[in-house]
Amino acid sequence: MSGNPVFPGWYADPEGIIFGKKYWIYPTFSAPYNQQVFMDAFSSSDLVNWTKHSRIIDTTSIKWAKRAMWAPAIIEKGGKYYLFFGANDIQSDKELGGIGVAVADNPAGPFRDHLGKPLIDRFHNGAQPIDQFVFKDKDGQYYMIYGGWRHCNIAKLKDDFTGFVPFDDGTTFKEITPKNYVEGPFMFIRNGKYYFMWSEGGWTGPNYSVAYAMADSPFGPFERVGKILQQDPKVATGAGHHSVIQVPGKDQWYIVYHRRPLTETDGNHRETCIDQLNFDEKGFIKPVQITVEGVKRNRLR
Ligand code: FUB
Repeated sequence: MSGNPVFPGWYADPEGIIFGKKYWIYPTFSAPYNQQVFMDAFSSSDLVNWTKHSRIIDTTSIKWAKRAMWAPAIIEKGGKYYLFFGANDIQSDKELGGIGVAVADNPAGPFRDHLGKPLIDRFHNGAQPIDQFVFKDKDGQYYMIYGGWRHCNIAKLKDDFTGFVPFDDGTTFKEITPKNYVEGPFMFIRNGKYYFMWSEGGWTGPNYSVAYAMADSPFGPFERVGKILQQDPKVATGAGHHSVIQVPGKDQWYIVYHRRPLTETDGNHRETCIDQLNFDEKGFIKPVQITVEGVKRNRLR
C-alpha cells in the first residue's frame, strides 16, 4: 500500500497526473507565504515508491514572483511541459502577481518563465487569480478554470499558452461559480459527462472539503450535487484541494488531496494523500473514504 501521506513533508494543493509510465504529483510547498519561493515535484512508477525532484521552479527563474507560489497545474503538449502556478497572493489589481506559466523539456524541470510576466494579473468577475486548472476538452481545446475568493472563471487558452482567445460573445472570462464554491477547481470527463469539482470552507481549518457538480459542457450550468471529500475525526482534518487521476484505459480513479494530521492545528501543516475515487451505477461520485493505508501498488504498463 502507498500509505498516507504518500511522501513526507508539508505539501498541499496536489496536482496528480500521469506522464508516460509514471505518476507525478506537483504540490504547493506548504509554509508561510514568504517561504513559498519554490516548488518540488514527486514521481512514482507504482504509487508506493516516490522520488522527490527538488526545486523544479523557483523565484529566481520567475522574476515577477516573490512569494506564495501556489497550486501548480501541469500539462504536456508537443513534447513540452507547461506548469501553471499562482504567485504573490495579490489582493488587488494594483499589485504585481497572479497566475503564471512556465515551460520545460522535462516534467522535472527546470521550468523557465514562458512569458516573463503573469498570464492573468488581475481580478475578473471577482476571482482572485490563483488556483488554476488547465482542462483539455474532447476537441483538443485547452481551457483555464481558476479562481479564489469564492469566484470561478473559465477562459479559452491560446494554442501556445501565451494568452486567451475571447469567446464568440466577446468576453474572455466566463464565470461558472457553483453554490458554496471557494477555490481549487478541477474538471474531468467520464462517460461523456463533465465533472466539475472544487473546495469549500477555509483551508486553514478542519472543515475544508471538496464538492462537485455534473454537466454536459465545460461551461455548465453546474448544480452542486454534494460533498465527496471531508475530514474524518478518526483519520485527519481539513481534507481538500484535490486533483483526480484516471488509470489509462481503465475505469479506475484516484483522488489526490491534502489533509491535516489530527495532531496538528497549524494551517500550513498539510500532507499529500491518495485514496480511491469511486462512482455509483448512475455516475455519481461516492463519498471518499480517507485512509491511513492509502492505495494499493499499481505499476503503470
Ligand atoms: O496553499 C495555498 C492555498 O491554500 C491554495 O491556493 C488554496 O487553494 C489553499 O489550498
